[in-house]
Amino acid sequence: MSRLILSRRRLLHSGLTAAAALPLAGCDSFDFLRERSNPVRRFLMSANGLTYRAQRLLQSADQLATEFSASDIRQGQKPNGSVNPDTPEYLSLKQTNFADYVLEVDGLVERPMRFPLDAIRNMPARTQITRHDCVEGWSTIAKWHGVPLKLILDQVGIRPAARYVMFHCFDAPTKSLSGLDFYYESIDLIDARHPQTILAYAMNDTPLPVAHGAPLRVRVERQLGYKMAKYIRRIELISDFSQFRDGQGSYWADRGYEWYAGI
Ligand SMILES: Nc1nc2c(c(=O)[nH]1)N[C@H]1C(S)=C(S)[C@@H](COP(=O)(O)O)O[C@H]1N2
Ligand SMILES: [Mo]
Repeated sequence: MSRLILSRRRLLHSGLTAAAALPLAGCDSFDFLRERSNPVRRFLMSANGLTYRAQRLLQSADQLATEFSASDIRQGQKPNGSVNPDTPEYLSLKQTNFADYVLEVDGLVERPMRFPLDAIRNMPARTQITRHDCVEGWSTIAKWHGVPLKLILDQVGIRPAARYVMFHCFDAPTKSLSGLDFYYESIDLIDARHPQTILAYAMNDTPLPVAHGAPLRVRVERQLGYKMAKYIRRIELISDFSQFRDGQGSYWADRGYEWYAGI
């Protein structure tokens, strides 16, 4: 019942049909949405804020997304978005199979820290078989294995002013006048501390392939696929994302998608 009431698409359909189709189409032809004063954008943002508040009110913080069994994994995970980043930093890490990879965690934390991949692999891990829903309309079930983000956050210590976790990625899906547009995403601390939110380094019992975000990608199981940043370079605790890039908190939110993509 609450899933129906909360459906993003329903909220949008009840308002503006043309705009409702937009998050499904999602492409560069919607560049006008990057203008902050655009009325369609303002409408989408208010609908998004409503969904976010309703979902946070009605869903308990730790409510789990459905987990499946191994027999439900029927096809491979579909690679989507960036599948083979070609930025120099990424290429050089890939050459040595990510042996020199270090995750940086900083921002509004008590102790900024750097985590080599081995250190991450030696932390307590969680395994989960979950469904990935892309905004484009497809979904796949896969097994993910990695360290709960909460354990990393507990080590660095979140300062009271922090409200969001920002993921900075190695890949730049597009270029603009200001240079490479690196992928980035952010989630609130409720999702960041959620038991199923993991930094995954394995998928379907193999090391995470490059196409799926090697060496480290996040799983945010109660939201759509684009929230699940692949190729994570750095995690930054922040109080507000309006100062980042176009101000909407994520690569796709800057392009008209909703920042909160709850499902
Ligand atoms: N860094 C980065 N993360 C990303 C993307 C991307 O292009 N770059 N695409 C997103 C989208 S739209 C989806 S559906 C999923 C795809 O993950 P997969 O390739 O493992 O299926 O990654 C998300 N995370
Ligand atoms: Mo997606």
